[in-house]
Amino acid sequence: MKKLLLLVLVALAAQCYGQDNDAYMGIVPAPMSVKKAKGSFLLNAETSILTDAPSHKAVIFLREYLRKNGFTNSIVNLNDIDKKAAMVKNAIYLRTNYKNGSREGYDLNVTGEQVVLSGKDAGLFYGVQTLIQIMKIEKRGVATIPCAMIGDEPRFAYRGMHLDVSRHFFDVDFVKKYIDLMAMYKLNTFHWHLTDDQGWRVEIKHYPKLTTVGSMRAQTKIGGFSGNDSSLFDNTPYGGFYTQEQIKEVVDYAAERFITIVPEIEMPAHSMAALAAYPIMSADPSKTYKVDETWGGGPNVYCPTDTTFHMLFGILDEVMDMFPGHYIHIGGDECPKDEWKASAFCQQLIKDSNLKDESGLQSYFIRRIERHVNARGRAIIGWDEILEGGLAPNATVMSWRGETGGIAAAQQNHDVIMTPGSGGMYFDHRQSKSADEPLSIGGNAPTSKVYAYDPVPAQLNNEQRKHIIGVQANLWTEYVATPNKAEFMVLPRLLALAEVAWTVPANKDYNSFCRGREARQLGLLEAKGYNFRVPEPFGISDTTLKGGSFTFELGSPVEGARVYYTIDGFTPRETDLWYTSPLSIEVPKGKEMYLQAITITAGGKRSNVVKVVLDNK
Ligand code: TNX
Repeated sequence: MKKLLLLVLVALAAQCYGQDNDAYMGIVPAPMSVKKAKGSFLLNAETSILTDAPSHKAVIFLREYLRKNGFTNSIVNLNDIDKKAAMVKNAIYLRTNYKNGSREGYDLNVTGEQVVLSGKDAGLFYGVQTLIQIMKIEKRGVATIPCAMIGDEPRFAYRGMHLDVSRHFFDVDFVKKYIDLMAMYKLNTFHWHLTDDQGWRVEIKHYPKLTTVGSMRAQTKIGGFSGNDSSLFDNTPYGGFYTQEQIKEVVDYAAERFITIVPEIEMPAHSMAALAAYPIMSADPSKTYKVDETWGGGPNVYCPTDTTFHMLFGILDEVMDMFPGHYIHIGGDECPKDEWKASAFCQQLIKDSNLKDESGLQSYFIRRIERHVNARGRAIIGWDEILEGGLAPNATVMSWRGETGGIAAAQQNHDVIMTPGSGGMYFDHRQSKSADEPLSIGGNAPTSKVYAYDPVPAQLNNEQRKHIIGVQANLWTEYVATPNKAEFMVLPRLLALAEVAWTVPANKDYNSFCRGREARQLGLLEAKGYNFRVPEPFGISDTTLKGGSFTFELGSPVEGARVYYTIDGFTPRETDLWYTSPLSIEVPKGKEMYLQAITITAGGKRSNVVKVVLDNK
């Protein structure tokens, strides 16, 4: 009897969170509109799957997903059968006759008898992602899909996630896993930061030394910027790069998931790896340069000679051949001007070209690069420093030092992608103030902060607002050396980013996000083999509460996880009390007690411990 009661309690506790109680059915990012209905559709071996577009990438994606989960249903081409035969019960329809104008929108209607998904292009793919998110695989070859009517389209056209592979290298398998994650949550642009001071990571056939020399550094600095001994290095050579063939493989893999890759080739600064390979591009070619072994922007930059431009054009030509997307990111950030100030060539160029100063020279540099990229029908993106000295005519600006650069660019009628560190878009920042967070660059960007970010600044008028084409989060990897840590830094924050990028503000709600959608997705992500930072239990925080009688209603932030607690002063672990129902704690007059709690997931991942001091002294 006791056991039964316990089971009921556990079931109740589990039910409080997750898919059932969320108005958006646990779907991340929350769709435009969801009408839930009773019942569910049963997908089994008898179900017909019909489509008017059998070779559509979305149809292929769903087919592969179903195959992996033990379904052998064939997919029937609607064009091959007559209309009447096409109207069957127990059927899933994947149609491209989407009435709405949006390329990325979709409608998904699930009844007990039919599932009808319609969307064009990426829209059908996003509909498939939603379908997969709500589908519950009961066993191999059998799934249920809860009845609902969903209508959806994104808020922003550019929904980006960045990965720095220069400071630490991530192999093709990991990059694909990262892209999978983006696709699941309807992000559509992968900003691949391929070059920096600490390593050049893409093969360029004309300039082989970029990788034979530029992809290797002799050693790496240990630890963080501050409070650390800057003379400590790991004494271990480090390197890695992608061949052009591998790049093409990743480009195709992303395209199958409606993700465009924006490659970044940094200039004029963050270029020490390239200068180590080809000093001829520097202000003083008689010097030797090394691939940087420490962090922070290095001092050496490209010198804007004709030779440098000739080489950069050649590099960019190969890059544009590899990456078919519209945008090429040319960096442009953090350019130290000392070398240009000391260079007779640069000073002469400033005079001859009637430039104001070194900022003018930076602008000259970017404009010249832009002309080359534009001539091939492509467009450049640059970090907001490209505003200094005047924007190149067609450049899109990535606003990272707050929103100021983005606002200025939009006011000059330039497109903008918002990615401010101050808005929580720097996923190299720590995820809480706890001393138990791993080494990071600093800053505090908890999921709640990411979630609250709105990329459209209030001071822009309606015309200018149209230039905010989207939003992106960045994972710089100075302190992220392993795939496990990259996933830890990105999750769960990427889920919040997805709602910032996709969901209209009226549908955003942090409480329902973290108790419902995030909790559900983290449970699913664990099953898929992703690492993530496990959120602390709900209903408790590191604080002191005064009084004698307390009640705590805790909650698990991950579906399938358990919350364990102690009141004996010891650190909670799986040997301690398992939270299943509200706790009443009485603290005797004149005493102090501690309630400590931890989340432990089904797979054994642990949150930080939260401790509340109950003070009745
Ligand atoms: C600034 S964001 C940089 C990067 C660093 C990052 C660390 C930007 C355009 N430049 O080179 O990795 O800060 O947060």
